[in-house]
Amino acid sequence: MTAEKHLNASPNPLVKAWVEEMSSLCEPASVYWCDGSEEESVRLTELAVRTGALEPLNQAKLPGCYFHRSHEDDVARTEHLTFICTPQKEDVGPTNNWMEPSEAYAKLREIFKGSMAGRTLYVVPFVMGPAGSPFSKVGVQVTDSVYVVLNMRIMTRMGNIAWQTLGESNDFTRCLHGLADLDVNRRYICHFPQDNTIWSVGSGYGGNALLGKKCLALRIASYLGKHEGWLAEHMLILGLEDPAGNVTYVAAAFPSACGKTNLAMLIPPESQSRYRVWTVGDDIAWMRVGEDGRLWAVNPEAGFFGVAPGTSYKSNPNAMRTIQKNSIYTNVAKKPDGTVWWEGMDEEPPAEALDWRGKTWTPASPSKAAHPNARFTAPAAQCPSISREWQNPRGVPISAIVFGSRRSRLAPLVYESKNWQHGTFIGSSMASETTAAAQGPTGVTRRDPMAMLPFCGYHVGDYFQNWLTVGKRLQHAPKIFHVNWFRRDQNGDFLWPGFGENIRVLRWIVERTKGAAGAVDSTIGYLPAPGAIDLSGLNLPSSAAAQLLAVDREGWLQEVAEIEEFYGKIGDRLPAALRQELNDLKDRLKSHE
Ligand code: GTP
Ligand code: SPV
Ligand code: MN
Repeated sequence: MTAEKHLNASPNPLVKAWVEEMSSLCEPASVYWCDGSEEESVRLTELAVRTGALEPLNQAKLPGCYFHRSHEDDVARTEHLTFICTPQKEDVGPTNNWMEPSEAYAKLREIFKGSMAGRTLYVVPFVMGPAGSPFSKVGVQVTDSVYVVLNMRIMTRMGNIAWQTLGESNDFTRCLHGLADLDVNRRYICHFPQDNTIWSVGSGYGGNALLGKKCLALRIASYLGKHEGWLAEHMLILGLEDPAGNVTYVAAAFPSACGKTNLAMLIPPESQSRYRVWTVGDDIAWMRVGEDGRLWAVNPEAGFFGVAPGTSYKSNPNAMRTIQKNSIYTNVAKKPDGTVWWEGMDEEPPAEALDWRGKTWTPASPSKAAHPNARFTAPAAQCPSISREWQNPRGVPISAIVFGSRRSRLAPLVYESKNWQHGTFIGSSMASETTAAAQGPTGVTRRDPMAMLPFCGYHVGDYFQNWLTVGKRLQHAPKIFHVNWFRRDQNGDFLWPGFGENIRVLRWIVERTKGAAGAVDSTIGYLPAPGAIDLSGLNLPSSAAAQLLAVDREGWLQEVAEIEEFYGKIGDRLPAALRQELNDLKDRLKSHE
């Protein structure tokens, strides 16, 4: 097929002009316009296998599943190479890297120039959000990675649907992506919010390269949300069905690799089986104030890009069932029979496998078989717990917002804010231990406001203000909670069993939104009253239960000092109301001596 023929694929002259401009910069041998069809997917998959981007897995056991091994230093997001490019440095705030737009364009243009010689430039039109939803946004990504195309096909609504949604409009995010030479020294992920443009070069990894996800649906969308009065958040969305059949929707923000996918797909243990969790989304929520004064949320994605290690039929059976077909596995270990394995899967480690680097691995090997940030890409529609409402263009009404962090100490299992403003304070000041989802040291506690530290596309102080402003427009604001599944004892073991047992905490949260469950006031917020969380059949030592819900005053005073330091960096764009919440917390802690 000739490039010319395919250049006629988009009816929109603005798209065509932009693609021509990108193409003359990158100088590919050919241009291919994706239509999103099944036939195209088969053809591109075959091509990916021929060129080595994908390896077929055992098609009898894992039909439609493929394996991808990434470059060794391209296995996670690179936050230090991620930039927000606005004319004024002040506008990106203290939590983002900044580059002046013309400087960024010039720098990346040099890298993109001629970088697709001999290769194909794929034009990938996509919609983020359900078809026909007022929430939805169109993006067009050009890329020279067929792996990226096939992932975008799972993660977004990709193909002709995007041209239909876009029509003649100029309202689409221009996403330029290229592998170039995958050199980490020539890797940049740049966002130009004023131009509705993303340029990413030098990485083929998920969050760096699937530009609809973190780059568009969080960084660009959060900027749009600020201007248009809505929220783009790093949140799962679930529906909790009670024994009477009522479904209550909850959105929860946990930092990367801190349990969103697991909570979104939770299956309760036998003793709690009268409750059921329905999955609406596992990573991103777009939320708007409805005409009824409630907060309505959609999942802009169409698939899951989930953490493989730790995923098992025991910890997350719904995820395991979702990924048995039509899925792409990245940086997992490959067994001799053409199936996959990773640390924390149910089965015994294989006697021999190829590790994520492609080297022979045995249980005696000193290194891990799968990369700790190995991932699966799978269609959401295949998830057994997918909600009937997951593609509802209106979204689902949210009754509770939950912030969660990974903290060995201090943060209790669960507590509830006093109101929206106090809840915004709790989200703004949360901290979590770093994980393998981003390059860099793991286990380091850092402030990660609303789990958006790496994803907020503008000044974090303005972002907090947007939360407060949206809250003022809500006649029926969701209640806001904080959870922590990751508290450890003196031996370093988790105090809370987590996973399916988290239903017990979810139940308390949902009951609180109906004014049903008991709570006691404390200096940090409302804690579950004794007996208000159903712990029956858990065999949780009473000391663990007490530790999980204790408020360590000294520890919290130290925490306040750290929040003060973080708030200090935000400067005068920090909303006064949040400074007041911090001072009030400090006063309460001091007066409880
Ligand atoms: P991103 O896709 O990076 O945004 O991550 P996520 O928040 O969806 O994280 P995910 O659910 O994939 O969990 C990451 C890791 O945390 C996995 O290894 C899980 O097994 C582990 N995990 C999830 N829930 C729990 C829990 O309740 N307790 C414990 N101890 N570990 C958990
Ligand atoms: C995360 O890191 O939060 C992810 C994976 O969900 S990625 O898409 O790579 O950002
Ligand atoms: Mn994420």
